[in-house]
Amino acid sequence: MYNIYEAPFLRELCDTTANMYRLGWDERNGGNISYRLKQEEVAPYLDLSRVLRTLPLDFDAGELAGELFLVTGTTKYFKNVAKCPQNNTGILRVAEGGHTVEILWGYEDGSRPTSELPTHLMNHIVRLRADPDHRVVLHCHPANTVAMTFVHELDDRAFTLTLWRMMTECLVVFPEGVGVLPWMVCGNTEIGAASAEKLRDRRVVIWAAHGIFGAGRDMDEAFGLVETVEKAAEIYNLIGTRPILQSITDAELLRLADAFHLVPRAGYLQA
Ligand code: 2HA
Ligand code: ZN
Repeated sequence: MYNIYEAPFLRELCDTTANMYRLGWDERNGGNISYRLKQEEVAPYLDLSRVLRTLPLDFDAGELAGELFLVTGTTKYFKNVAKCPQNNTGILRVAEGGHTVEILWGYEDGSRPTSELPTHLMNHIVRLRADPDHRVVLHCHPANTVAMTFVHELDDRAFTLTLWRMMTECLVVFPEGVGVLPWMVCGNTEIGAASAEKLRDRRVVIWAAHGIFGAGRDMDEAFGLVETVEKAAEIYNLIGTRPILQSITDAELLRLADAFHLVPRAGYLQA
């Protein structure tokens, strides 16, 4: 067996959590990440037949049976992940039947996966239906995006259009738009199901007065989505209540989509 502390997937999670902490997106124990791992990339580092513990799931994750995930731990601080990944993260497998997860590595101080595990797994289910190469779900609390949910209407289309108009890159990075949920209690299957509904045909969902989820084929894609939304929200907040003298028009956004061979979400822009 190779040393798991040198595994590229674990190094990547450590780098990402440290980076997110430094950006101020993950105060205290805020935020969580789940990274779908391929059996062949984990097998050199871990005996996949050795189950350390099993934990119940209160929904049916049967579609993910046999899938492996590297998941940050509940109550754990992103700032501490890199120096002690074995206590702050773990590797789990969704068991046959989809009502339990098997812990294969990590959570060594007796801890457990993130309280947002239902949302993560439900999001993985819908994203995998949309894209078999999907791998990462990432959640955090970036201040500008959260601030925007207090002063902007929480309609998917209106919110998306404002973000698209703040910065040219936005339409290019998320042509399918973002989903927005009103405030809800977090850490349960209800918010998980509501998030998954939004992510069926999008890769970003924003939780009002809480934070954001990004999904992608790799860490860079999920991170890049969050980073781009947060930058656009920052611009929105910098503008504040000052009158906007010029912006990007719908016709210009359509020209942009055309130039990059992208299809903006149907019905959002007026020709
Ligand atoms: O505590 O971010 O949503 C981690 C969270 C909960
Ligand atoms: Zn959160």
